[in-house]
Amino acid sequence: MKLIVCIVQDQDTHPLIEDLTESNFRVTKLASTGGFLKSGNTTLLIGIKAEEKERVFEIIEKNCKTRKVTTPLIPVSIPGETYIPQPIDVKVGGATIFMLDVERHIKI
Ligand code: 2BA
Repeated sequence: MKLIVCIVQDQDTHPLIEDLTESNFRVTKLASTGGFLKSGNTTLLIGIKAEEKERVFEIIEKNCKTRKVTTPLIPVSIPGETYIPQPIDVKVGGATIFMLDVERHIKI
C-alpha cells in the first residue's frame, strides 16, 4: 500500500476530490499553509494500492492547474533605507506530490 501526500491550490481542491471519490479513491483533506507564500493551500492524504498510483496521478494532473501568483512579500534591504517589499512572480502548482510506503493499514 502507498500513501500519497498531495499539496494543491485551494481552487483545484473541489473538482479533484470529486474526481477521486467518483473513481472510488478515499481522500482526507487537510487545510495547510505554504511556507513561502504564507497563504492557504490544501493537503490531501490518499491511501491506495501500489498499482493504482498512475490512475491517481492522472486525476491529479487533470484537475490541478499551474498559476502565476504575484507576491509583494519579499523584503529587499537597501542600505540606509527602510525595507521595501519587491513584488515577484512565482509559478504555483499544479501539485506537489510525495508518495510513501505504508507499512500497515489498520482499520478497527
Ligand atoms: P509555498 O511554500 O507557499 O510556495 C508557493 C510557490 O512559491 C511554490 O510553488 C514555488 O513556485 C515558489 N517557491 C517556494 N519556495 C520558494 C523559494 N525559496 N524561492 C523561490 N520560489 C519559491 P510550488 O512548488 O507549486 O509549491 C506549492 C506548495 O507546495 C508550497 O507552497 C508548499 O506548501 C508545498 N511544497 C512545495 N514543495 C514542497 C516540499 N519540498 N516540501 C513540503 N512542501 C512543499
